[in-house]
Amino acid sequence: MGFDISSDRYSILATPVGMSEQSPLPTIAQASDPLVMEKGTRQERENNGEPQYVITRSGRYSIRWHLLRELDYKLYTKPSKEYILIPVLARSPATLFRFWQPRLDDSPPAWSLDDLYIGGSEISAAELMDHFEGEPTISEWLFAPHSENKKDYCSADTNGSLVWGAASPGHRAITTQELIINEGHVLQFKLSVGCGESQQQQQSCSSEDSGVTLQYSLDGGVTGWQLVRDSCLPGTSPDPDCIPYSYHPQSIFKADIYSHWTRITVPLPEKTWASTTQLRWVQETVGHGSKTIPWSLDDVYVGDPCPEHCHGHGDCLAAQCVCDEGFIGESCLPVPSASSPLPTSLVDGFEAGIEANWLEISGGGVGLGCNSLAPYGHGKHLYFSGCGTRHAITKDMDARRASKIMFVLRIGSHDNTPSCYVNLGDPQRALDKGVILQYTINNGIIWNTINVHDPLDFRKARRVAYSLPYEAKRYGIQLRWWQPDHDGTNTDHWAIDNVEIVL
Ligand SMILES: [Ca+2]
Ligand SMILES: [Ca+2]
Repeated sequence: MGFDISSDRYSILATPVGMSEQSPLPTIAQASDPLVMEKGTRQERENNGEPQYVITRSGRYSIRWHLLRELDYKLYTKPSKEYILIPVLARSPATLFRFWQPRLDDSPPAWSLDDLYIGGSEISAAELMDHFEGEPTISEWLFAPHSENKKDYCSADTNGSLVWGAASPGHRAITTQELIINEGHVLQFKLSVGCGESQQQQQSCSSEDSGVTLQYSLDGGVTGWQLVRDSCLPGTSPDPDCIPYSYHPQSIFKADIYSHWTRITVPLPEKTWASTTQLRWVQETVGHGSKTIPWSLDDVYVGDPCPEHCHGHGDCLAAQCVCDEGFIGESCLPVPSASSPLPTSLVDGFEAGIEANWLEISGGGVGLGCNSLAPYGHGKHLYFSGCGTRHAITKDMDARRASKIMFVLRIGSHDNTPSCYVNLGDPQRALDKGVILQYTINNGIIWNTINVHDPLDFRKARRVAYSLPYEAKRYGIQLRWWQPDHDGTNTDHWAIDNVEIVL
């Protein structure tokens, strides 16, 4: 609703359910506590001490208005959400509220109001922090079916974490109470999916549907639960809010890369900003025969973000970083150490296995699957044919003086040999079967794209070279080669060789 400043005085009035029919006032949303807002001026406030805006409450026939909150116009030059606890005394069956701008002489600031809601039992929490040193409490969590609190799950000193074991299939979930999520808020948590499973079981394609999905709802699930992060990919982008060149998968976490405890930081997207947001982690395990992958959750934090997301090397707690060992400062930068400095280069032809400066290789290994990457590559290469995530990530590097990234890439082959095959039948998905080169300055919380390699251009091995972007020339960056989409072990193979990150 809007307020025209040309007339003298405006108010919004609401009556509670069951209020007297003598009242001419409209009912708003089953409210038990109606509101009125009035108008006024800064000058007047300065002249006579009246607040500029007040929200007041009153008994039904009372003539005295009590101040709830002054809404200073300087704080609302941009629309923003406001939450005001209704005091106990105002929780009567006949309370009026008003929004009020006191009388004006000259040009007052115009104002408007929208999305008014009066009701609820309590104001949602704006922050959530739980280390699960005991069972989840009802003030923070709604349900946690099939979970139990265990200490030292997955060989870590967890002080207790919530564990969904292998023995109880079904709807395995935990749901928060309603939270106030504002712009800039982050969600951070630690997750382990399939701890103790053998590598072979983790790679089993039949476990594809046993990931833990992170979802949200603004209405208690009435209109369903949506992914907190849908995928943003170069070809198909289901999320309309995708930022160009910021590619990432959807918020589903599987055993292939989350089997060890992993800290996950999610800057909460605009679609989750509300005063009634609930978050839910859920694993749906289907009936008999299917394997139930155990998982565990710990150290959940929802609230204001930390500086630079602690560069991905610290826990964010109440907007303050608690840095991992080897990282210091308010944003957890790596300690420049003379004894173990970060590597300044990475050169790998994969002839003698995998070089030490790779952090994580998933869905791939050293082999000859794509025959030869001649004439640019020779012998063995890093070959990807796994059924889950396919990526290769470097360790943190000192790239302050690095200038070039070079490598040889092949995606499938023109003659489509069985071990080096790419299926481009679906043109929309074809680009997502390409390989994206990205860098991160925060241990993978946000990946920045250097380039997308289209399979159409790489069915023959090609050597590519990039200048390192200026923003990536720093102490503590990682690079990732990532194929976002593929159809499983029999297809969409790719390989890299002769990787060089050099001065
Ligand atoms: Ca814990
Ligand atoms: Ca080689």
